[in-house]
Amino acid sequence: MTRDIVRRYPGNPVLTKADIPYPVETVHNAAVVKHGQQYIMLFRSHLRTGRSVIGLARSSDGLHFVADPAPFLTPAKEGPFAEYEEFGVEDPRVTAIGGEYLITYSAYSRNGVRIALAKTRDFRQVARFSLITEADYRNVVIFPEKFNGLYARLDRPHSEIAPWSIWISWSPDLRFWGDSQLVMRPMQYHWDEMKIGPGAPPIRTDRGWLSIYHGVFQTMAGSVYRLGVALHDLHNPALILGVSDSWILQPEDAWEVTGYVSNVVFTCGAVAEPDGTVKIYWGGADSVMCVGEADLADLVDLCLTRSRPPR
Ligand code: BMA
Repeated sequence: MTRDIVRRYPGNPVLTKADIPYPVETVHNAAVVKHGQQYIMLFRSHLRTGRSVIGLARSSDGLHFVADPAPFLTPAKEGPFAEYEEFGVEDPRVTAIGGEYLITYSAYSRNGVRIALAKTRDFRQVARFSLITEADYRNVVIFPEKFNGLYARLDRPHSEIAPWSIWISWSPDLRFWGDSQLVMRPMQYHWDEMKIGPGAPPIRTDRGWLSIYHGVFQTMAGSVYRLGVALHDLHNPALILGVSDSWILQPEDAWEVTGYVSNVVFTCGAVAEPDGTVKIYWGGADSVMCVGEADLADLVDLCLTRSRPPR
């Protein structure tokens, strides 16, 4: 039997609706970052309206989390964001850069889904900054470093013509984004053939930026969401050095196979540890939060030695 490249934490799931001190139906698709000695998890929860809010939980070991008494980010009720958050806020990602944390999240409304960017320094106060895409985009992850003075992000526009793919865009100020370019496509008759999207914000390694993404395969019994890895060039992340041919994680545990949306593992965050391991966090079946650990070197090797073409 081949060894699992992602070793699931035996205490999974690490956060469920039973742990949340306000009424929610799910706890899933969470960003996780290290803030000083604390792991901060920003998780998405469905309310009984079917719309989502973003909650916050804290941990000292990345495995045991305690949720704050109230949600961290709920749809704006006034100002320029309100019109675009009416149907909820979803799937946050967090990037630490320049002494602050950038939070990107999906803003849903009758106008479609777009991505909003908010900033915090302490995970207590949060300030909305800008809506950084028009409709329809999801899954924006910002690199934690600038390239020739520009911020870079991976994103996933929707299209009726092409399969949903991963793109890169650049910005001088986090507000205006451009020079967009497609970097990676789903592969036909492959586990990620239906659509792909960025997952965790990319992680710097000595051999390139590791991107953990999700890929979807359609079956007669519905879609299956799995996780894969790609390696981007350190100096020019528009260049992909390799994409692993095989997935690194698929729904297997009972709470990944069955739930609010069955057969889903979906990541919005991973934390690289000083010992060369990475904690990968994923939502199981859009219902609970799980964590597993992998060796960064194994994930990079997989991209470089058993690769499929990026496009
Ligand atoms: C995607 C998004 C994710 C979700 C996934 C599976 O389109 O809505 O938030 O985890 O579907 O339902």
